[in-house]
Amino acid sequence: MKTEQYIKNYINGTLQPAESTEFIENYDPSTGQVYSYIPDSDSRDVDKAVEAAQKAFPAWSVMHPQKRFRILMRIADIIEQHLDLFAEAESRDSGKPLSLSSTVDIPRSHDNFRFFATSLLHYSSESHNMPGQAINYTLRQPIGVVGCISPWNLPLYLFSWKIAPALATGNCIVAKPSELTPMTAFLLSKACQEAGLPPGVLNIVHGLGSKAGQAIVEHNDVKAISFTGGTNTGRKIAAVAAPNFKKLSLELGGKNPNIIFEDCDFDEMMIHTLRSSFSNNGQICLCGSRILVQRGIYDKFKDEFVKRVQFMKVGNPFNSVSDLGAVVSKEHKEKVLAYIALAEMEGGKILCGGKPMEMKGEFANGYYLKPTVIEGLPNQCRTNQEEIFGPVVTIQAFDTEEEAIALANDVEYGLAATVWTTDINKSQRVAQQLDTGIVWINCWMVRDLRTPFGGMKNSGVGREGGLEAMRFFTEPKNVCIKYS
Ligand code: TXE
Repeated sequence: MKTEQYIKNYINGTLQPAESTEFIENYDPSTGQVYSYIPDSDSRDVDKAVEAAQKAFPAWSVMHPQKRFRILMRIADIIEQHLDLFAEAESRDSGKPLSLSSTVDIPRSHDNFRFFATSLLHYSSESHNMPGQAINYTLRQPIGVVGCISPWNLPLYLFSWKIAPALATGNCIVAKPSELTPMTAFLLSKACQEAGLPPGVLNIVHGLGSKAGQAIVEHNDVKAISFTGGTNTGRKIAAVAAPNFKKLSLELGGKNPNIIFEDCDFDEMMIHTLRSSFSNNGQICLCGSRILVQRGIYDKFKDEFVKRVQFMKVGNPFNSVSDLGAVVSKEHKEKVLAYIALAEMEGGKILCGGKPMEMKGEFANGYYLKPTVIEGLPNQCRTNQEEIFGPVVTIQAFDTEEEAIALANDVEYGLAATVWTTDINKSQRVAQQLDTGIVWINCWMVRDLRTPFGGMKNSGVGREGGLEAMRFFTEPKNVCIKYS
């Protein structure tokens, strides 16, 4: 198995160019150079993919669970066997450090397949007896052809997080990865061929969101859409999908509070706050980009945090000493720099970073940013209200528990929150009042795949993970049998 310079779509079990025969340039963020090309697919390719999925659905949807289980486990094994290839491809495409793609992104991708392969063996439903009259049982049947659309920040990790449960529940898929990070999805196509996934069960169409993505969402025979990406894009997808009553799962942006009380375990908090602020260059919807610190330890926190941030190494993602690599694209680098300029205009003080990281040689044109910490901004300014999705955090002081909760909830997003306190009662009081789908207490990014994953408000609709995902990709049917 190997990467290729000219990526192909995976439709009806074969690798093929787009109907347009056109290609889109794919950049390596670490050098700013074009390194591969992706098919510029459009509705013609999506139509072919939907047709293939419809043809494959009858057999796949009734395949014996053990057989489906074995195929999904084989896909996981192949990804694991080629971990280095997948990890290198992921870092080449996204700019994230190889240390991250090889220990987080790719292991989690094969874990996603294994988790849902085993889920399908235990997936059951309920019955409701009406003694002497009737018995009801709930059938949970696959929906049919579903659309899975994923973003560029955790490419294969989030792509497989949708594809695995959709396949496990017997659906057939038309999937599109981000045009910015297509390579590991292309390698997944090859893994599926090698694993013996029947043709048409999974179809991967590469291309632009506004063209190939839009065509998937608009297609009448695609009955559900599972999407992860920006809130604005989620709005567009919902507007197209809702009139056709498509089932929707929308995992969108976040502007997550990281609440640090005076009574926290300071050293433990500091280690994880550096991660939750800058892991993957802050390009994770779960990152804690608004740091709220109780006033009694504000100065101690600020001094220690800024000191450690300034030690973070930004550099070539393939160099093992790099803590941070390049951000995903030139446009995204400029978007983040524009937000830093806005923060200064709004009266913020840049405590460290705030500029591109100047690189030399082959990396001179890469998309590198210094991790940035900003203080002195009110919560209601744009910098603290809008998702920047880069290596940028703000810090604000609060006095009381009530004020911390009010500040934390004072955004249009509601995805995740982190709370640092050694007072268990306080942690429960606060957790229950936070308007977020996830609350981590004295930890960050601890993930049990059985748990419901997702947010509220502008962070999305529905939940992924565990039974939530299995139920999203099935239709519950109540069958009632009369008996006397
Ligand atoms: O996401 P997009 P992008 C946030 C973050 C980021 C912003 C945009 O703020 O800066 O979203 O990121 C496809 N119909 N998050 O540009 O545009 C697109 O091709 C159908 C948070 O990556 O939402 C890609 O495959 N599909 C998020 C996918 O949607 C469309 C993670 C995501 O693209 C489409 C990533 C359309 N009209 C970004 N337009 C999180 N919550 O983790 C685009 N696409």
